[in-house]
Amino acid sequence: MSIEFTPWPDDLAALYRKKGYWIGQPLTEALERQAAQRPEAVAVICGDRTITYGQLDRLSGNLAGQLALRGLGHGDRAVVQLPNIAEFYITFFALLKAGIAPVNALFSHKQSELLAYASQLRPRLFIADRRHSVFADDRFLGELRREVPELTHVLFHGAGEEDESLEALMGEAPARVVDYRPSPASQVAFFQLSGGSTGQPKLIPRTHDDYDYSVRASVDICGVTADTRYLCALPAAHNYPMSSPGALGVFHAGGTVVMAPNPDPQTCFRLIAAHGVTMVALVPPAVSLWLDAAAGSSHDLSSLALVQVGGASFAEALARQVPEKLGAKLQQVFGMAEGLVNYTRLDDPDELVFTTQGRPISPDDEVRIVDESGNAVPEGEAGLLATRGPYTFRGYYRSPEQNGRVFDRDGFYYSGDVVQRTPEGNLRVVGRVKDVINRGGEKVASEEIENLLLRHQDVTHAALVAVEDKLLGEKSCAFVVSRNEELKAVALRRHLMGLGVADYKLPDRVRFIDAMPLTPVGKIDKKILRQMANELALP
Ligand code: J2J
Repeated sequence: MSIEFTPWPDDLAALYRKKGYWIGQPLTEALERQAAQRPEAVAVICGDRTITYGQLDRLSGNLAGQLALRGLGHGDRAVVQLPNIAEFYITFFALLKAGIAPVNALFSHKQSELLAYASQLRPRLFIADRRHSVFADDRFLGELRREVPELTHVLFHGAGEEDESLEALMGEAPARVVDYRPSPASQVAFFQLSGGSTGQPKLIPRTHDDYDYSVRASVDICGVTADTRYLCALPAAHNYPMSSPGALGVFHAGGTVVMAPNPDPQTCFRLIAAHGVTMVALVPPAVSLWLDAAAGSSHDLSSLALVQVGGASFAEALARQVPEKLGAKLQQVFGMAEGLVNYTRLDDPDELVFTTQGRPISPDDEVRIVDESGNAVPEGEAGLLATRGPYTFRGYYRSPEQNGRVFDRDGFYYSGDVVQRTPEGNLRVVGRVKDVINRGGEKVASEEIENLLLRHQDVTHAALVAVEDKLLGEKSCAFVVSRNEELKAVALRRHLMGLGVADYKLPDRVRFIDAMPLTPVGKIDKKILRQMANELALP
């Protein structure tokens, strides 16, 4: 049984195979190859543990076998939520080996997000960390089981006495030989998370063929080798530290992934010095903190050769400081979990590296820059980004309406970004039309939070907009019309927390107004609200 997804049309699929992009190889092949050739090489460093390729292969094989023994396999889905620890990759490979397609929730996600993923995916398997606040007791688990009766297996990292333990299943091969294998390479391997712009966060089916190509090509572009020591300081589940070239790229090349709990400079500098880290992927606010901290740091950062920055707009003035202050080359990355990833190249002139967000991975990434009617804008001018290609998806999971909005007739995906192309062919991100707040790389879909605010009995209208912020680039400001004059911002915050939404989505500011400003057609005028928010934010 295979998992439904929107396939590429036959002619394009044939082209991608002919050009050698899709090679019919599952994402697990890289791990098995490394384990066979260099079993003693270190794949992951996590705290004081080192996990070799041999161990990563064996532990994930054990877990795959145990899951297969329990009757899980092709066609099954899983919701997984683990922090930045080695078990994240062991679990990921185990599920792929057994042909179970997971979605990896971010560790910052809470009840609201987990339930949204589970209600769309209908998983039979759920894997989580007992130490996450959501699992301090069994209330949410009960709710999940009620909402998703398909759920039959729950495994915990850091399991309590009553739980089935994730580590126990990794530690032991199944009692009898069981047959398991990855899903076919042309089929769904796993689901990525959309940064979203809709009320319900959407899921992105990624096939082995398409994802493996983006990883392999990223390895070449970013010069990853067996000597690479990559610091994973962003949430491991995110598309960027997973695939651009991310941990999967490092495993492909046989290098080492060093896990960091977060991008805090003190923690990361210590890890860089201790393990000779050569490469790191960061978001702009983290780079700002690193630039400030580097000058006074006593840690030896000299091993660091490449700093990738992406996920949100990165100010040119900061970009220029990276080589001098961090002693490393800068690479800008403009990507999306839906597919298209752009990199500045390692041999691009400095000027391009400092002022653009790079160019697509593949010669067969088609990028159109168009106006609101879908017509190409004059070369060099800003317009909407529309793209299709060998690793850009063709449809969100079970979301025909949203798919109708974001794809055109030719299958081009409209990312909601406003970009321009330089004469050299590099892209510059100059704006955005989607209703998303980019909080230093963490995406908040306005509609999702507005819907949750509207569930408060006193709220009659709610609108979430971005307000400029020095460190994060953007923060969120909620405008609220209330039928109760006494309603306070703290009460709304408590309301949202009660609904179990991730902390980064809580509005940074709340403003009560008497009525929403409206556009001539009667929609909430977010342009005016943005102005109001920024004026109010001035000191
Ligand atoms: C401006 N905006 C950017 C950049 C992403 C690599 C790197 C990042 C992501 C990612 C990713 C930007 N400058 N350099 O998946 O593989 C904004 C755009 C884009 C959205 C996608 C990867 N880099 N963005 O950030 O799915 O608005 O992926 O459409 O989280 O982030 O967000 P996401």
